[in-house]
Amino acid sequence: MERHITLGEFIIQNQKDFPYAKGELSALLSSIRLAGKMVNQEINKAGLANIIGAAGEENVQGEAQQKLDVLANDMFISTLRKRGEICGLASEEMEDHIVFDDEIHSDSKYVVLIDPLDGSSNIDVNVSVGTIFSIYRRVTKEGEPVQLEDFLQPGNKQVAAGYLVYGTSTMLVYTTGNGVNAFTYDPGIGSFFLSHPNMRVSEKGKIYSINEGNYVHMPEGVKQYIKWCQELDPSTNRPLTSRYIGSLVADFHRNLLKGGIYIYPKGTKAPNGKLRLLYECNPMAYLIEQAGGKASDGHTRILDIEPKELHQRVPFFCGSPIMVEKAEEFLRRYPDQD
Ligand code: AHM
Ligand code: MG
Repeated sequence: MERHITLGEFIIQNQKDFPYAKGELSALLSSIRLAGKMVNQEINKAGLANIIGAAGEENVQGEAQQKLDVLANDMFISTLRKRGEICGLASEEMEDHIVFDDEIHSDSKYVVLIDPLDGSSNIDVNVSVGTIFSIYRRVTKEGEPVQLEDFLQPGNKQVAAGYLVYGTSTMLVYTTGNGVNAFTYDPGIGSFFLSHPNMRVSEKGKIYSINEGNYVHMPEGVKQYIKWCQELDPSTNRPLTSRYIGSLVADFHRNLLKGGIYIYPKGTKAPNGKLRLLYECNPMAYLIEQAGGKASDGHTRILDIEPKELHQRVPFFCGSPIMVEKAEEFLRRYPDQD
């Protein structure tokens, strides 16, 4: 019986297509894989911690959750620091970027932006969470401490991006600009195996994913698009199906496999939406485009937005291309009043 190839084998086989320093990017992806396995191990035990917590004080669940956020952050930082491929890292969990300036990082070319544990409010109810990562080549001079501008690059400059989804099975999905491939973790062996080669998102899609509880705060165009999704019209397969987990990685992953649109619009509660451009939207936008989909802020391609700050938020419309175009059409038809 022919076995699936492992992530390690796949990275080596495909590194000829990497744009720059090939060995280093391969090693960096291997470091992310290792940190992901460690985080996976901890998340798998989260339920146990919560059972113990529930027997004691009420707020222990909240604390345990916070601990996992910090733990995931620490695991990625320490794993990436131990090897020499990156010169700096920025994370949802830290206000400023950190500089790696030990000897082994002196000629490192890459920086990483990361959301170490996205959707972490779902951990205590055993719903899928994820890690999102984005990799750039630094733009400042090698050998010197990495600067903020190395992180504030538009998404179209990413050299690789991906996510781990800690779900019913754990998967690592990534792109280096030559399509999207997904690897499923076999915990018995401790390896990721290629399970979904060359993923493509359906052009049309049938699922819309949005937190409808925020309806009153949404721009009119988004409200009208939701209404359109709910109307009866067999010729366009409507009404569509509504699915919202509240965990970006899990919602994105399902829509990538089944076809759909994920929306987090702006609203009065969140003037620019909730999601962060650099370590949530950009990596997902790169992945969806590589799978044949689209991602925009409702008007502009996400990957072309010039970032102004590390934790910048943007509205996010992402998924099957025809669905994203339809939502954009509604936003044009009902321009914002503000
Ligand atoms: P987080 O990075 O603090 O976990 O927040 C991001 C998460 C996404 O995973 C998810 O899609 C979104 O927040 C859900 O937000 P809401 O509960 O407002 O629908
Ligand atoms: Mg997040």
